[in-house]
Amino acid sequence: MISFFTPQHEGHAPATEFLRGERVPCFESPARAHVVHAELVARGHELREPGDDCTALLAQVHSARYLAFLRNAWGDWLALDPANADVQPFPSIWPVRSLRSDVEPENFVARLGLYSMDNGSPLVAGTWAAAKAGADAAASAAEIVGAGVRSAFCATRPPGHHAGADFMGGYCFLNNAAVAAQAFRARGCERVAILDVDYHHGNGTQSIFYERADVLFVSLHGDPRTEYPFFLGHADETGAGAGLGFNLNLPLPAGTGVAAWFAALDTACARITAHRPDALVVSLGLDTFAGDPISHFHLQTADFSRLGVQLAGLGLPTVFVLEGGYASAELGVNAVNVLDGFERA
Ligand code: SP5
Ligand code: ZN
Repeated sequence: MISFFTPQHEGHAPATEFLRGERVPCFESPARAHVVHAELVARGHELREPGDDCTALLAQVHSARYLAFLRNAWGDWLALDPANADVQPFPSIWPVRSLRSDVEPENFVARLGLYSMDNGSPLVAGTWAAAKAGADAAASAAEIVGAGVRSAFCATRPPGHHAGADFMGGYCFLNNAAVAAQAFRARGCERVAILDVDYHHGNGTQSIFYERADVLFVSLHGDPRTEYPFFLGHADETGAGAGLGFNLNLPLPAGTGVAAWFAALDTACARITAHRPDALVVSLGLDTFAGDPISHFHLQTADFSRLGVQLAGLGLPTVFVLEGGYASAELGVNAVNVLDGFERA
């Protein structure tokens, strides 16, 4: 499968994140892209560099002030103190209910809180360039698939599905799946479907399309009653306004087995088929793997081939976008199993 990859991801290499009050090495690391890249090469997939102009699409997916903040964030942080070059900024205050988010504060850490859903998405010098290159890949993938190539894969990081119109979170900064969906719309697809199979609910993607009927969002994920991102992803979220009926969440309890997961996938696929989309975007998280260090489903390596076969059965032009998956040793094999299953089917 034609796969988009760029070494720009290496610039996004934060050292630590918070886990239960402690600082631990980041789960979302450059090693993830390295193993996926190595497996793509080993199995003979064609690698391409993304183009470099997703700017117009980004403006349709994210707010102007959030994009401006993210683009300038590292420079603003250094302007406070050159010694900040070796310090990871983290938010410490958020505009929750009853606080105002319409007025952007001047204070950097306050702005970081305004544009963050958690303190788990560390920002470093190369974050903007890496995230932008990932969004470029999403646009490039949709471009070639829209032009008639059956499928394409974005082997990029950081991931994107937790990033909303005006916030980062969950290791995500720019919503690559949303960019791909918007790119399909821009080149004339009337209806698009996004299927999110990451362990975590794609709250950002859902919220971006929640009031739209043209982009169906369907997600299988750990039940937010116990799993990140906790505050979105329930079954009663079915869309709003013109988008009512165009959002389907299939939350599954932590510990759900393989048979129940594939049964939910059947339900997801049936809803996608009923939408009659012109194109499909798959938010491909591999953190449903049994060996994932932060997730609690039980898929085995062979199950990812089965996932690819089942997705091919939808018969749709398809863009795959890499999301989560933190068992680095197996991540490459699991991801490429999906792609090979899809192509073999
Ligand atoms: C893209 C993606 O997969 N983002 C996930 C972000 C999750 N961040 C919060 C991690 C919370 C880890 N909980 C640890 C439970 C270990 N048993
Ligand atoms: Zn995830």
